Amino acid sequence: MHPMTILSVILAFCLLSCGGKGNKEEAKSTTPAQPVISSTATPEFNADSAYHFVARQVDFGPRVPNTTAHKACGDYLIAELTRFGAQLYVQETTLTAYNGDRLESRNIIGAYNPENPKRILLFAHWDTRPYADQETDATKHHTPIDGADDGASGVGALLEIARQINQNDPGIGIDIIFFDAEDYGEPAFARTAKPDTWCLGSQFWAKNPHVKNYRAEYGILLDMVGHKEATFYKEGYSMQYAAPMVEKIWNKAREMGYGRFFIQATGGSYVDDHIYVKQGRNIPCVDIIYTSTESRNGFGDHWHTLNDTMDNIEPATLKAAGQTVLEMIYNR
Ligand code: AHN
Ligand code: ZN
Repeated sequence: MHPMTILSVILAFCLLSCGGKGNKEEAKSTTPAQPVISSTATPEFNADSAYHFVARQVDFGPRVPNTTAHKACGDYLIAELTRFGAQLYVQETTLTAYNGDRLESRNIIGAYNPENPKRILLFAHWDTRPYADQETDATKHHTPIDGADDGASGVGALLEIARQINQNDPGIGIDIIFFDAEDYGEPAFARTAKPDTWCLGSQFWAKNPHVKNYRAEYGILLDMVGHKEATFYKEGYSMQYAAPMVEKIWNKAREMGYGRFFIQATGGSYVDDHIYVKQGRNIPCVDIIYTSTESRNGFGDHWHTLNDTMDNIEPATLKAAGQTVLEMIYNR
């Protein structure tokens, strides 16, 4: 609150309660006085805005490293974070995929209040999978996917969060990282069984953080947070390394009425960007990820298929994830 506003509130309070006649009722009131300075209200996450940020990414086409769509989308994300007042870091590097492919990659990082030692790290991957290898029809396995949910949704939610942070100083440091080359992991059809073939961008960042000795209190990964039928179970590794934060997030979500998405039960453990952030930087991380107990692969049925399109994305899901994260930032 602006100091002048606070002053006016105090002044108005005095005029109403301290001065004048006929105030006996108020004087007798047993209601305790409201604190004049309350904590900053959590801004309203605009789900339509987030949805728009998701659609804009999908419009480029599949964001597979070494393609023009990937390059153009990366430029777009840099421009958007810049527009939303973040201090930008772009880590440009060539990463090597499971099959020896050299991937021209960019981790795109926006920092708010960069001087504040108390920080929260928010992240998502922005690349999309080159293979629809969860399709039952094997002839489709080499077709890249739209990645509306798997990639664009997390980034879209974080862009809306960046837009809100730019308008409402949270009084804490926030870093938003869009990791590249998360989804170029070894497909089942390759059968090389190499370790650590997923999450190449976050693996690089964990070894080469954008600022020396980078620290954050904890991190939140948003992965597949836009599907209309999304369910977020408490992810196993998140429970192992960041259980108090998981509980805090899931409790807030329930209190805010998002219990339909945030399920009060532990789900599977998944290799995702959060495990490398934990391993490399020792930052406890929570993965908010659409997993399912009923699907064929543990994720949604659209996962790594040509059906991961905008048709399945709904603002209500983005809202549940995004508003909950904003609540973690502003009402901590
Ligand atoms: C694996 O498939 C090994 N992990 C899931 C991480 C992921 C891929 N998230 C989105 N796409
Ligand atoms: Zn994926």
